[in-house]
Amino acid sequence: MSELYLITPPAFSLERFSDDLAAALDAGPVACVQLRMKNVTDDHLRRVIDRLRPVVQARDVAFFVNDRADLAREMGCDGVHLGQEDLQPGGVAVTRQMLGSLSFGITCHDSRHLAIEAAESGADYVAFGAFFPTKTKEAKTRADVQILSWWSKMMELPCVAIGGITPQNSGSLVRAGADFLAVIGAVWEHGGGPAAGVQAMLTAISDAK
Ligand code: TZP
Ligand code: MG
Repeated sequence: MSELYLITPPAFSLERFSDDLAAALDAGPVACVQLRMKNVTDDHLRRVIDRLRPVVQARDVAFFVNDRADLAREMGCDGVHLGQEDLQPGGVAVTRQMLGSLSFGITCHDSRHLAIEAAESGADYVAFGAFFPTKTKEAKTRADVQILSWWSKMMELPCVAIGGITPQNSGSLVRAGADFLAVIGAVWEHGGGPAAGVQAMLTAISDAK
């Protein structure tokens, strides 16, 4: 059965978002929260991590930061999510060494080759996408659900599915063996608020046959 992996929305006001995040996490089991902020200063990112990390970790949920292995390590986060372009020169194996005990996941787009390379070099999960059209990010690639079934039959390492995932379209990803469904819009733009968004995703996951 897939678990839910929440990514923060592209923009938010910290005080309000901190409450929304707590409500989302209290709505049902979430495996991981990834803080994904682009084009902000280090000071701002530090303030956000300081505020959100305890909200997440106090609920026994893993707190990952996008892109910034240095800050994730310095500030007691559980892991970092990296794109292919965020790897150290030398690739995944050198990145793994640099991260020490920090967990890390890596975007592999729709590439079986990149995913195997990531697994062999010590990544903690691989992420495939985008599975569906998404307004949140201009996704470079479209992935097919078959990459999930291929991966989950062959590999133990967890895989994350991302991109345009909603309660309505998540069934095929769950059945194909996605270990985690990563969502932004489905939770933060849910008409009934983020707690309802989490509940709708969890219901869809458990109803997938
Ligand atoms: N990477 C590939 S698609 C995507 C990211 C960060 C956006 C996912 O957002 P949503 O709203 O769940 O489609
Ligand atoms: Mg990146």
